[in-house]
Parts: sequence; structure tokens; C-alpha cells
Amino acid sequence: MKFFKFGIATAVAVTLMSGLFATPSYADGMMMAKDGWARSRTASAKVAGAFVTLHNMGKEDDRLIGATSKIAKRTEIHTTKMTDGVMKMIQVEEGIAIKAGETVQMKPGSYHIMFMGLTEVLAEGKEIPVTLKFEKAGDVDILVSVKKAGSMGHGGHGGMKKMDHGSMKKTN
Ligand SMILES: [Cu+2]
Repeated sequence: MKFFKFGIATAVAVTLMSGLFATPSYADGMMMAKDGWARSRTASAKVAGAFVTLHNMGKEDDRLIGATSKIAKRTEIHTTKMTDGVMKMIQVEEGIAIKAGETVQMKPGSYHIMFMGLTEVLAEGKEIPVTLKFEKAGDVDILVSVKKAGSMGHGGHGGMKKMDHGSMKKTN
């Protein structure tokens, strides 16, 4: 229903906005997903993370509630949390909230799409189709580009976090 109501405005907005980004954008209704990427993995890898930037162009808050893909047995939405000095990945059961007009950027060390039980090799240069499921916007199909292992995204912007391991001091 939303699609018909906002269809033309959305199409115009997407056309205008898509020119601003170097990589393709995908829009369905009021949710835009762009810059989907993942690190390449070796053939023996069982899991992999993927990252995408979500922009809610609508007037209503929305929520990413799940994802599906054909390259893994299960696709989950995860976040990374520091617990007792250990980085742990946790499935976000409640999904990721994207408020009206706001942007959420998934990145290493934070929110990510997790492929569990890979059935395909994530080789550099591959484009992986993933369907994102939103509470209100419904299904949004995206393509995740597989980049060289160790890649932190577009020249490191957004993904780079200060790692202080080198300067850590033991006090005891
Ligand atoms: Cu994960």
C-alpha cells in the first residue's frame, strides 16, 4: 500500500539520490540499502559477515528484522559486544531500529549480516544476492560485493576502529 502512495515520490528521490553514490542503491518503498560488502573468505570458511548501509527515507520508524540468502544455511542479524574484555557476536532478536530519516551503517565491530554455514565460497569480486526483511518496508533485495580479505570498506572510512592492543599494559 505504501508503495502506491509514495511510489512516484520514492522513484524520483531514488533517481536523484542514486546519482550521488558510486555504488548501486536498492530501494523498496521507503527503505534504501546501499554499499553492501563482505570480506572474501577461504573455501573452508563456514561463516562470514556482510555489511550494508540502511537509510530510512520514510516518515515512520522501521526495523530490520531478518535476512535471507542462498549462500548459507542460515542468515542472521548480529551485533558485536564487548563482554568482560572479549568481543562477542550476538544475534539481535529485536532487529535493528532505523528511525524515520535516519541512516544506520553496519560495519565491522558493530551490526552485521551473518552467513552461518556457507554453501558457497565468498571469492573476491562476487556479488551475493541477499534479501533484507523490514517490519514495514517488507523485503528489500540487495547485492553484497565481496572485497579482498582484510578490507575495511571504502578505503577504511567508517570501518576503522582504533585498536589499542599494542599499547595495553599489564598492571599486575
Ligand atoms: Cu556475527
